[in-house]
This record gives sequence, structure tokens and C-alpha cells, in this order.
Amino acid sequence: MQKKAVIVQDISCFGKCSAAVALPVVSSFNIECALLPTALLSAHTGFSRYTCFDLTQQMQTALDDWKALKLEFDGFFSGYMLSDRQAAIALETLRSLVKKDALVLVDPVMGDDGKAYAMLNDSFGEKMRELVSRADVITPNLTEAALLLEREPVLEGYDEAYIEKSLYELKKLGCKIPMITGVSFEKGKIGVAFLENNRVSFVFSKKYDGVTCGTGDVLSSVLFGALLSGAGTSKAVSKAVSAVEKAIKGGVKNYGIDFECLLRS
Ligand code: PXL
Repeated sequence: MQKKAVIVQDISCFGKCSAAVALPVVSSFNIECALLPTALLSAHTGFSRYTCFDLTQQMQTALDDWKALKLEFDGFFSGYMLSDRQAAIALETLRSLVKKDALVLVDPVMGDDGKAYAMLNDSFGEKMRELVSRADVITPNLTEAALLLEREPVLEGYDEAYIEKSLYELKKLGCKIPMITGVSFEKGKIGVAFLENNRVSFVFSKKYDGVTCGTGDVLSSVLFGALLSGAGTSKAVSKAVSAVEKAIKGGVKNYGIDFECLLRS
């Protein structure tokens, strides 16, 4: 039977990220996707001009409808949210609609380049840590890992020991398999570190300069689709890292990442 997943993401109407990437990519794994949209934006926040319509109310009513319909999901995948209230609704979704043995992937979208996103406050961090404690897999970048661990981000000059220590600390937040994305020890190479069964592994690819908005969404979407389809962690991470490499490589020519290349068979 086809698996069903609930995806908590914003709809950025222009700019190829969040739900616009997650829905087609996860669907390409033959998984049925239900979207719980957090916000409707004219374009993602990387543009010089955009408008953002907060969908908290709609999230709550959709959740009420889905409860009444007795929907049940085999997977839960969350990304961009606007507030602690939305994170609380995501938690309630997880508690009430997601099967006990479901795959739970939380991408704790909280910041980048050493800075927390402006609209997020301390209670968002608390709610996000609660969501993380219920997750099988989390995919923070270096900035988000530091925000979750409540310390200053280190973006350069770190070594393997620093990443390993951070992964063990993230695991203490209660998730099963912590990952850190955007890890780079040498110029021209970038990848993902993850901790599973007391072992830290790294998967790297070539680093391309170019568009980056949406790359985290490609990574988490492929990872989620592959894991929910039964792939082991190493295989799923390799698939996700190489998908990001392809999408960035193609994106240099086009506007935005070329995630569409992943949908062509
Ligand atoms: O890809 C992450 C993302 C998701 N949603 C919105 C964004 C971004 C990145 O900038 O602006 C609205």
C-alpha cells in the first residue's frame, strides 16, 4: 500500500523551495503527501521584496478536519514555520495523526550563516527542541545546530571532533539520528555528518558555487522519501547529497536550483 506522509512547510509562490520542492520530490517516491501549509509567500525571503501571509488559523482548522476524518500518516516531515504557535500545532499533528512507528523527520529551519531568522523568538527554540525530541532524524545546518544547543555558531575552522561532539549533544535532545548539513573541512567539498548506532559518518560531494535557497529542502525531501521507502541511513544520505549536487549544478544555468532534474527519469 502507498504510504501517506504529512508535510509541514510554507508555500513560497516563486523561488523553488519548501513545499514547491517537498511535494514533487516526496511524491516521486510514490508516497502520498498531505500538506499542512504554514504560510503563503509571494516569493521566498531571499528576495528583496516579498509578502508573507500567516496560515496559523488554517493549520489549526485543517488539523481539526483531519482529526475528524480520522486520517493516519506513516511519515511526518516538517520544515519552515513562522512561530512557536505553529510548532505547537505541528507537535499536536504528530501526537494525534501520525502512527507510533512512523518516520519523523524534522528540519529545524531556524537560521543560516550564523544568524537566527528575524521572526523567531526564544519560545520558538523551546518548541522546536520539543519537536526534535520526537524525531527520528533531524537535519540542522551548523547555525541551526548551534541554536538548538543554545550556543554561538561556529561556521569555519572547526574539525571532525567538533562536529562529532555536536552530534552527540544533539542526540541528547532526544532524536534518534542527528545529522548536521553543510559540513566542510576542505575547500571545494561539502556534505552531511550523521550519528547512528554510536558511530559518526560523513558523506561529501563536490561544492559548487551558485544558488543555495532550496538546497536544504532538496536534501531533506530526498532523505525523507528514501528513508520512508525503506532505504538504510547511509544509502539515503548518499542519495540526498548527490541530489543536492545535481540540483545546484543544473541551477547555475537556470534561475534557482534545478530540482526538476530529479523528477526526470
Ligand atoms: O528553503 C528554505 C526556505 C523556506 N521557506 C522560505 C524561505 C526559505 C529560505 O530562504 O525563505 C519562505
